[in-house]
Amino acid sequence: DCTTNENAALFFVDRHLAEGRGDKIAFREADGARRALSYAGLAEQTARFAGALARAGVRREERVALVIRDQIEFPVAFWGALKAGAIPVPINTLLATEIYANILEDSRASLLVLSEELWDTLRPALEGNRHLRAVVVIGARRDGCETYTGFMAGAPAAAVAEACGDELAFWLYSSGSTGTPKGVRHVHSALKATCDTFAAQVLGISEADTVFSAAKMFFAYGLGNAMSFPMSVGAGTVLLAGRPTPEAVAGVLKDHRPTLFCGVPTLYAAMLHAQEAAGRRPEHCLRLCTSAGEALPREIGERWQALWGAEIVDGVGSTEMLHIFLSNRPSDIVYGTSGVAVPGYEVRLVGEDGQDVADGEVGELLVRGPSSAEGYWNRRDKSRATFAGHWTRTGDKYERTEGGRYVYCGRADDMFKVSGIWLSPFEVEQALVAHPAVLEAAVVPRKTADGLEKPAAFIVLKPGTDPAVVEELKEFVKARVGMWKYPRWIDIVEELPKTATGKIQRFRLRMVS
Ligand code: 3SK
Repeated sequence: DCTTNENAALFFVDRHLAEGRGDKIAFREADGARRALSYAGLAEQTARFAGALARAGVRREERVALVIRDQIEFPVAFWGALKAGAIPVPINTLLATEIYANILEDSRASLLVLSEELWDTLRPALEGNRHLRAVVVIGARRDGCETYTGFMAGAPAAAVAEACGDELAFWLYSSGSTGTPKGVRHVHSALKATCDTFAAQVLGISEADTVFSAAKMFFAYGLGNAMSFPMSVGAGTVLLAGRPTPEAVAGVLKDHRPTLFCGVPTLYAAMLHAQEAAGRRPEHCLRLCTSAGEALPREIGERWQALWGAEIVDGVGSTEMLHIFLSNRPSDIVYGTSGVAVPGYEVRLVGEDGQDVADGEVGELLVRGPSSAEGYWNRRDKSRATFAGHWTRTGDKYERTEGGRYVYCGRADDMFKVSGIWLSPFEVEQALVAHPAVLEAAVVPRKTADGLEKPAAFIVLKPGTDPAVVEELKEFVKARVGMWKYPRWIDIVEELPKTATGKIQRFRLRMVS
């Protein structure tokens, strides 16, 4: 029962006016129009966005789809929709037309806001859609759409809709590493829960910080890093709408001087390589970096820290838990592990019989904590399988060391047996990327002529490397992780198949292996 209005927009947006932070810059764009938006500007624009939704006939609990790049309109539309009591649904900006059509159909969004750069991909997805009543384009007018400027013009500022912390606030579509995207439904209180736990107690975020997240805001990891975390303390965020290439990211770190940087392992590996090749020490003001999306290989963490002089806090989260619940801590980092439970969360490792496994044994990771989602939209079976009472199943296999740290072993469905023993593809991949010639690696099972499964590796070499190096890789892996685990085949590829959030899609490699 809530006696006060627990709409999250009050805490994250309007509170800053009462606390005298109205003039402080909340968001600054590093590319595109290079605009800046203060907390006062955000409060005003979100109230008008809520008014514009009401004027367009969008009612409470109706979904508002957002296919918006990392630009100022993203937070305005997200918090504006929350203020209206509508449900914002941020959607990945890198999807194919057919998937947009599926998500728009599945969510039954009644309004869509999109960045103009996405128009060509989205337009065919709108044909035949029976739910959308308006499409708002941020940029130049397109047929059948309203412009964002027109949508906002003259809209009355709306009051913040009454909501309980337990009430549904927003959805995120999760595709995981396989399968069709599922709508993950989150409540108002979940946003603050991730700030009170990971952001406050692990990152120690404060008003003095400026955050830059290479992970985009449509992704739960980016939504926290670049939006709710800094906004929970009145800090600032730098937004990059374009691709976070190593050059673009290094440019933002140099020019905008963020103190917290949030990346993914592939990007750290590519940035390290670029920086080492250039032979220069990077320019930055970072006090801390974070990594998620995939486990960070030990070598990458160690080399990054040596070159950049800033630690990477590697953690594990999920769209279902909204953000990171298992993590290393600043000044207490063991690279190659995912650390320990974030304060406020509990984790367990269970075997196939559902019983807890002993230290040193591999089990599935279960988590319990305040930011767990309500469930999936319209997927009763999947909801029941994932949200088991207070515990949420992650589908990740882990081992706990005697020292109590968690070590990633792979996705439950990526593990396979070699000579009767479970093999973690991740362990072999870590060994491969420890070789100076290897940029990235993925390991999957492949059948021998006798029908037995053995590890096969797909690797991306660092630019300019002689392919003959593969000859030494098998021995290199044997020496590092054990005789039976080495890849019997090594295929050199240009790139590895990945989800938009940087997770390797091993199932795709299994299909071609
Ligand atoms: O993949 C992760 O580790 C992650 C972290 C934070 C939020 C969401 C996700 C999927």
